[in-house]
Amino acid sequence: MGGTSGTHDAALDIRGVRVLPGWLDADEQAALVARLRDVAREAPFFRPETPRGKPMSVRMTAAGRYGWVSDRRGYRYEPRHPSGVPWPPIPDEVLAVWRAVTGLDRAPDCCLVNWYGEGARMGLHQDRDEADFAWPVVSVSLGDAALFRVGGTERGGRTASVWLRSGDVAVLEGESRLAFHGIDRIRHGSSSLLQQGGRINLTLRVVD
Ligand code: MD6
Ligand code: FE
Repeated sequence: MGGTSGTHDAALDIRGVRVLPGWLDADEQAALVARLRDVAREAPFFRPETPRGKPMSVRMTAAGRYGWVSDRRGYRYEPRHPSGVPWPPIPDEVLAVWRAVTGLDRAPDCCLVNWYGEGARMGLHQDRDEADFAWPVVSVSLGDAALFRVGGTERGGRTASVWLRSGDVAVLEGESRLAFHGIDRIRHGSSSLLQQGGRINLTLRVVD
């Protein structure tokens, strides 16, 4: 997985975020999508609301001990899908990416699955609902390319942007662990990986 073939493009440093372009080859990407279909069968995609009651443009589901949810009660991790079923286990292929890029023995507790259809975006935010920010957050991009913006740890500072393409992996670690980041737009139709089109982003986190 992302290493068995030997060669990789050089890693990029985008304001402390480690971006690994083309980490997954086409076959690895297709295998991941197949496993994510299994996840979505057990834990269907849903559209979360912000705490203020505004529907988010991204559809979500999750795998692992915890899933991240948002509704009028706030943002939080929950051990169950809104339907009441436990989240399915994180697929082995996803865990292998985490191990390869972090070198950690500790597995992530949550694999959040975000699906961006046409027009979906993700406002600038920090990932800070976890107990210990010493653990990195790993993200895997599948499908259409996305313009990823990264700033510093204060809202309103200077930002830098990079296109994340299918198979790219990004790691928020060290100084960038609490960086503001978001997705400004998706280049719709730029990839044929997903039958329904759009983009899937996985984010892997240690929660507690
Ligand atoms: C996305 N990513 O790529 C949104 N969070 O669709 C995130 O919010 C994110 O890429 C934490 C770490 C890496 C990320
Ligand atoms: Fe995030």
